[in-house]
Amino acid sequence: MKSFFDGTPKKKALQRAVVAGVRKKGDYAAVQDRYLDEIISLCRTAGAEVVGRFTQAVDRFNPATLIGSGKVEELAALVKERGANLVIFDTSLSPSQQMNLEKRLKLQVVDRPGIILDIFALHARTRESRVQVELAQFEYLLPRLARGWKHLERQEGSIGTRGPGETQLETDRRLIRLRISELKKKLKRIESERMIQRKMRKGLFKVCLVGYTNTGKSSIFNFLTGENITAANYLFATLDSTTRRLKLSGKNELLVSDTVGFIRKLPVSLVASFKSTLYEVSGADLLIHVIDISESDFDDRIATVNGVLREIKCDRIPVLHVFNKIDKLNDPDLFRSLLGQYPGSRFASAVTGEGMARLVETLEYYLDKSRATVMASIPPRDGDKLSLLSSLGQLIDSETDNGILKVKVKIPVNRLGKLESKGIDFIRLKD
Ligand SMILES: Nc1nc2c(ncn2[C@@H]2O[C@H](COP(=O)(O)OP(=O)(O)OP(=O)(O)O)[C@@H](O)[C@H]2O)c(=O)[nH]1
Ligand SMILES: [Mg+2]
Repeated sequence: MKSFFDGTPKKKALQRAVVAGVRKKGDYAAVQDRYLDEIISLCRTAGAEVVGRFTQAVDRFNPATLIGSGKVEELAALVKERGANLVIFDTSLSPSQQMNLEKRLKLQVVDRPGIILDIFALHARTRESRVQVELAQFEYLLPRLARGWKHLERQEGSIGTRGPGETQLETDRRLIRLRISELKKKLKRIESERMIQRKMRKGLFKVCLVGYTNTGKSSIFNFLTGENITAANYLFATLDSTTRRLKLSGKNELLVSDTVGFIRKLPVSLVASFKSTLYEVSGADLLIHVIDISESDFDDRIATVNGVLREIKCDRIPVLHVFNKIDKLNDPDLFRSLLGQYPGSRFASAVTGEGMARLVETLEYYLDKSRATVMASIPPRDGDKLSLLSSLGQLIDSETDNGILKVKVKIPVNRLGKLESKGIDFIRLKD
């Protein structure tokens, strides 16, 4: 079973790609250009050289080949002229569109989810992310294993093939289904390990960095925590979530997590299989939405991130917007207008450190707002109640009064109900 995918990127072949984008007539050409620029970054990250751009505006998408029949000929001519051996579409193709295009163009065609999956396969390092990527790859491949798919000789290690070896896959879809269900079980086990870790961290305020890919989430994480996780100028540098304690003033501390970035048209199956990584997001008390202010279309990217947050049902968690990379673009008018649009947002640079102290202060404010100070009374020798109390909140002070232990605790507001249900007497003090 292991033979389907060994998780290691194979020898990289030199690929010369033409990128292709299709829009409906009436949609902005400028928007399409930005999307194509993004797909070019994705190609470079995946190791392909981009040798041509191709666009079409259509009245309606051709169900067989997406672009019109005459345009397929034009695309074929461009491919020939540029000596390309790969075409990458900036959109999802149905399995049959992909197959028809490959037959007509006589070369490999990859769609947007395909290339994203490919990059994920290249960057997956830990057991968890490998299992997640493998699962997503199989789910992507399964509908593409129809009869007649074996129309191209594929070069091993090239884009779109970093994954299960095709000849084996074609032989038995049933085996793939089996593998999918095994992978799902594996993920369940990994998830339960995470649950245990999470239980141990109960009571601490959790902050999670989210945002479009390449906005500087890992850089901010490193700045805050003194860590040194990979921050790099390519898309999807981070696939695994990392959580660290962040010590603030006094005895205050919180947990901060870095996680995978989002992108437009993120394949749904990928979002689904990354559930356990994204669980870090759903367990957060506050999301820091990091935005790259130097990108001209950051508002569109904010909308994409909000869409993914909705999809993973995390859109009710409070959000702090942090506009990063202000060293690249210092525009006070823009800052003012953004503050109006996103009240309470912050401006920072993870490179120069500007705005970072203010960001930490803001986190402290959110932490404080989320907790109540209570005085709990623990009867003599009631160790269970005392340990419950310390697992739910942060002990500040204690004294004994006529044999009763009085403990001052800072506790998340949403955990006060737990104290009541466990029969712990307490009074809420002024915060
Ligand atoms: N000029 C400038 N560059 C920055 C800043 N923050 C991050 N970068 C750069 O932006 C690139 C991406 O940074 P990362 O921290 O890897 O971004 P990320 O959001 O974690 O990216 P993914 O994990 O790939 O989604 C790197 O080359 C960083 O050095 C900043 O404030 N200013
Ligand atoms: Mg990162």
